[in-house]
Amino acid sequence: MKLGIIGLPGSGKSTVFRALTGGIESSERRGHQEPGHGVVKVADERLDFLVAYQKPKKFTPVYVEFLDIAGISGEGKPGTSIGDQVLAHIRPLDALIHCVRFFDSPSLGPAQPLIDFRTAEEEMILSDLAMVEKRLERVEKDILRGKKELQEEVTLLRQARALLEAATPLRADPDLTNAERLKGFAFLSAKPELILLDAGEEKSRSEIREAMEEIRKQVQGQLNVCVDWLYADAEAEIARLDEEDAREFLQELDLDEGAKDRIIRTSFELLQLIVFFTVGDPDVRAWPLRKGLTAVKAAGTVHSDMERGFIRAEVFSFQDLKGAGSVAALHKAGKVRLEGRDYQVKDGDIVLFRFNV
Ligand SMILES: Nc1nc2c(ncn2[C@@H]2O[C@H](COP(=O)(O)OP(=O)(O)OP(=O)(O)O)[C@@H](O)[C@H]2O)c(=O)[nH]1
Ligand SMILES: [Mg+2]
Repeated sequence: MKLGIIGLPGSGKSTVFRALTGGIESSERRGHQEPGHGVVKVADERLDFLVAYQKPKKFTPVYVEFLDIAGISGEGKPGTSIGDQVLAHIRPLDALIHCVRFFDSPSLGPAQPLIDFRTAEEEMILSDLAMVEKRLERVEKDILRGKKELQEEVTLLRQARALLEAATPLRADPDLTNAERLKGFAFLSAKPELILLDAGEEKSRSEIREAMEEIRKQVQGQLNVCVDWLYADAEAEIARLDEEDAREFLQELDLDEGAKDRIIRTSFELLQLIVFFTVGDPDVRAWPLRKGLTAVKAAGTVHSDMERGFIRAEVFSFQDLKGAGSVAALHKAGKVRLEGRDYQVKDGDIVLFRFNV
């Protein structure tokens, strides 16, 4: 899973990046063109339990990749302020973390989260619009030259253009952007987005709630968007501390847990991901999977041979294992199921694939 932190210059992106990746210094901060890059293990008590139970030689959690991407300027000419280089970094992302400044800054002035949020959204919409128009121009010419098969694409592109011209991000119409002909465009405004307020510690919880509510109103009706917040400056510090000091610091801020785990959980929900486990020898492993996918697709994420040669899956739930205490007890209680290729894998399933190649 690849998440990119975007937002206006000085909005706190690199600070959020450090809060999420445990204090890694982003290379982007040191003046490189390449985005900062950090890989984070997803904490999961279920995996910890399985490792304690199975005592495998090796275990593998789910990893999340964070990128700290250069700012969307908001000051360039319309449609041109997101440079090609930045675009190239954003396109392959699974989701955006849109960082919005909610701290007062000596250089940028008082916080104005709603205005900043809109500015960056507009930039992304304009960037998509520029791409749609460029493509339309080409395809319309080709149609005049007799390439009638492009008509469907033109229709879809015109629908996209109408939305974008009305300043609506394309994520408002997932059927459109998931259409076979448009999928390849990787539109910015179609990407799932976690809007993240970077709040200064001087901001009270009620001020933060109010600002979040205002932004929520802006994205009402859009799928694949959610709004969250963090004290990024403080959390970037916390991410460098050992567990005990971190807990103390969090208590001082009146927080139950660090932002990192919550934001990862939220991102999973945003991307509609679940986690299933394989408990083999020598490896115990957690795997992310799109909600609703079937056993045969889950097999494919483990190994393409397993998908091709899929016979069946032996499945039990983590909760049942925890309750019963052992796999043997589960077998006795008849709680190990044999499932076929079309079984929809559930969050917390432990799966053994039977396959034949
Ligand atoms: N008071 C306060 N300052 C913050 C907070 N988060 C970030 N800052 C400060 O804001 C400034 C910009 O933060 P960065 O994280 O570098 O912002 P950025 O979006 O990466 O900036 P660019 O990469 O230059 O676009 C720095 O001086 C940070 O220390 C915060 O929560 N509170
Ligand atoms: Mg930065």
